[in-house]
Amino acid sequence: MIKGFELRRIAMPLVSPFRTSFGVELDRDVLLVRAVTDTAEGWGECVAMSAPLYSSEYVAGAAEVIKRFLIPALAGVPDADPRRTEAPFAKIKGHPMAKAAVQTALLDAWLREHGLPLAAHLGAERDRVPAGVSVGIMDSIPQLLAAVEGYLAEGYLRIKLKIEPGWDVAPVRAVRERFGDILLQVDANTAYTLADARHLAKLDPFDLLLIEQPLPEDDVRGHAELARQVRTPICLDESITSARAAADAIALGATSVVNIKPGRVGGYLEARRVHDVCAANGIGVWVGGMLETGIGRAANVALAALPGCVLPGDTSASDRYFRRDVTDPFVLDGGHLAVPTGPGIGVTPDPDALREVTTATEWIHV
Ligand code: OSB
Ligand code: MG
Repeated sequence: MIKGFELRRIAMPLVSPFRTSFGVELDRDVLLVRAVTDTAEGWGECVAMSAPLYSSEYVAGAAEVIKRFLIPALAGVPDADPRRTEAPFAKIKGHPMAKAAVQTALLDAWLREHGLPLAAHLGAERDRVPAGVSVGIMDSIPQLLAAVEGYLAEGYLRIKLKIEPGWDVAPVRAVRERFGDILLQVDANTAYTLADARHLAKLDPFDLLLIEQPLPEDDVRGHAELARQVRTPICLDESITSARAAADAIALGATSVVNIKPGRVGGYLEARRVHDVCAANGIGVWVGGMLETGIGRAANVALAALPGCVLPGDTSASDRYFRRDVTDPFVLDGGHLAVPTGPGIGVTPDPDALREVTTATEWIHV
């Protein structure tokens, strides 16, 4: 029986500002969800940002949707089996990040009750995953080169550069010339249009693994056209809102590799289906990130251990984001993160660390 949920807001200062084409993030305002059943507890992290700039969701809106619509929709659901959330949540349109947070808290509780680690439950085959790092837009190329040099020295196996018009070919060229044959890719977060195809083709000589989401979220056909005009493989992030959207994008030739984010698709069950539909079509996937704390990171690392994850993810170590994480920190070991082995997501927040960063808590009965 599900008793209720604690919604907890925490303020997590980032170790350095993270600038993208849609804005700059200095502190993460994170919503954590704790599910309480009569036999277990579980945690989920909502990946919505403080403002609706990456997608339409934002953290205060997600908290509202969870309180007003998602938790009430669970009345009468007999246990924490996360599959039971799918039909009631499907009736509520949109809000995948809010849904994912609640479903993951239940999934964690349910797996803990059954003594099952999330990685094993999802079908993971690895006990560690290669780590990449997403590097924000900087004020200057020397500043970018210093940041990349630091990450490579720490052992990161793949570098992703955030790009936007005015910060694309020059930084890519500088990083390629300085660091040679590293695994390198870029992410535009929808900052271009199809009219920029000829400009984006100037990235072709740099042998990038992929260019992530150059065009708007709903411009799937534009990505298919762009794919015919550039050699760099196209990877969709924002556009892949479900397994069905993934199947459509693949059928159109709009994506040759896919970034999976459970928050963007409504949870780990749907994320697993995105993985499966891509694998069935010979499309590789990798696990993205939304600057998560150790709670969200633990579950992402479990997902990244699935066999279809063919590239290093944006699953970086805790210290790339925060001075102090709310869980035991994820640390790089030879460029890899260990997949948690405990039941559920395999980590729990440290009560003292949590108390230090909590700005509000609320208990909601089912
Ligand atoms: O587009 O992948 C993205 C962070 C916030 C919102 C969107 C994105 C990102 C990242 C950071 O690239 C990935 C990470 O290190 O968590
Ligand atoms: Mg992205």
